[in-house]
Amino acid sequence: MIPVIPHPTRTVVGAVGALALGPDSSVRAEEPVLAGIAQRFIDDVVDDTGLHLILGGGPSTSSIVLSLVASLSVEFPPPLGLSPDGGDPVNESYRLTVTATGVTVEALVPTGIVRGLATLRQLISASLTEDATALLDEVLIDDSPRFAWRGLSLDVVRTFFSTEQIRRVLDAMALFKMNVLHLHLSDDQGWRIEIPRWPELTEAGADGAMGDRPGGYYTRHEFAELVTYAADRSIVILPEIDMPGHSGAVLRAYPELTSSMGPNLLDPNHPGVLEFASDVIAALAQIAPGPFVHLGGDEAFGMQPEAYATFVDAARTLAVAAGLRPIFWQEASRSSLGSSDIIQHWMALDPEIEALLLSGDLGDLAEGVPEDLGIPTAMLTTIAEMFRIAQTDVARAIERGAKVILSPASHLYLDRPYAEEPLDPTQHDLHRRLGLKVYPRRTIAESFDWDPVEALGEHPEAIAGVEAALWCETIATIDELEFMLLPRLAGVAERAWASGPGASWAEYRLRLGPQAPLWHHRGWQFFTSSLVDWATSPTTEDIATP
Ligand code: TNX
Repeated sequence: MIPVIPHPTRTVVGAVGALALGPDSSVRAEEPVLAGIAQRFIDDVVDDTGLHLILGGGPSTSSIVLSLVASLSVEFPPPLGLSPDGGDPVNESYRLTVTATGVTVEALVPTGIVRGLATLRQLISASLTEDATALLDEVLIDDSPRFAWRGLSLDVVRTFFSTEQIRRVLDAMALFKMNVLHLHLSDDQGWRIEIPRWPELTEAGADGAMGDRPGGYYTRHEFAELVTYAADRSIVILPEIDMPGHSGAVLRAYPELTSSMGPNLLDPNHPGVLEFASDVIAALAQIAPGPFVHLGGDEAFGMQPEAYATFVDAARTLAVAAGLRPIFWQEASRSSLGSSDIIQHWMALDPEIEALLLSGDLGDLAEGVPEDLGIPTAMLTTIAEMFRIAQTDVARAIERGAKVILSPASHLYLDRPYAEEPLDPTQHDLHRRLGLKVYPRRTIAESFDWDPVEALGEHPEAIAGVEAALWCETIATIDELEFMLLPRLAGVAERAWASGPGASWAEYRLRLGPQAPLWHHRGWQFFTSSLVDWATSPTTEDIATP
């Protein structure tokens, strides 16, 4: 067992404690293009452990050498699914070698080096000794991802998170080799991105959030900075504007777009709505780093199916005309979906809840909905109807040759309350409060019990990628966000990256415990699940949580 998440494809372990890395150890980039990556690695190791490595060093004196190679000795099949940057999947494979004389990280392209260094960071943290040196075991690792798209969708509307806070999320994603941060930038409660020609969106529209939480938005400059920060970690940012439902903030900013359909729906037949959508899509084309944009399409409650399909078809046409590949939530499979389309599957609930919703007996479910969520009982009937109709969405999409991003709420929604108790008694309040109570509590072991390929049955070729989602109705601060993100995010990354038969919980939990010292050292809040033996590093006691 090597204490790395996601588990590398092949590992051969040798002598224990073969290589010591201390403050005089250096990191050398063989190619100039790797210099930035080497420096970020050094900065990361300081933040992870407190160990200061040195940049540079001669060919014979450097402890860690990064180099691009023309070929790797182990060739892996290309990953499943779509590449987030739109091209053929980037080859993220790497070879990491630790011997008594040093560490080498080799890859075909810089992204492979970035992934290999994420592995090395975990090895260093797990082997830290009392005097802040790392005592690494000999190991040969050959690794490559199972899926090309390994995402996290984050709701920055119900709670607005600053770019500094988003960078913390990107840091956690990078550690687990995730590569797509999907930002949910608009919803009923707020609008979070500057759009030229529609200034009220970020005046009136950005004001609110859930309840009395403060609003906010990203300027295009701030968004571009986030894109760069993410790209430095080989992560792509995917912007989402949610239409035609969840459009309350748009209508607050531009009441003239309101129609008889309702207070949060955009009517495609309303003069002005498609012009609005067109401008928004043009703005997204400018800020999105890749060809993909997400145009929402979920939960258009109260909209006639024809109007809904008209809107989605129009949005798709506008996006394609702008040179983009649109992604929609799964409901969009009820439009003129074609083989170049991508939908995101989310409507998979726990079997007992689905059975309840489909049976029509909503009394029990209504009991579980907290009043502060403001879901009236009448709404549950609508939700049940949505789930009934949703049963055929994915099959229809696959039949038409479309691709599917897997985000089943049953296992990949991170806003689900934790079932088991926290070991840290100061977390009882967070444990009780956080997560949507409409979802039954689940242990992190239950959440981990999932396989992407099994999820799509006979059609693994239809999988575009794997994406967790964190919705923030119950989450008001960055601490609360991190508490819901960790440790489940690591489990999603494991399923999305690791090949082979799939780790068992019993084995995986042994790799999870050793992650804690790094998380502590970074000041990341995490749920101290009582199902895991969390390691304490020799230095943990001295480190104050910021
Ligand atoms: C459903 S998932 C929603 C979100 C909520 C989420 C809560 C999806 C496409 N729509 O608006 O925040 O459930 O888990």
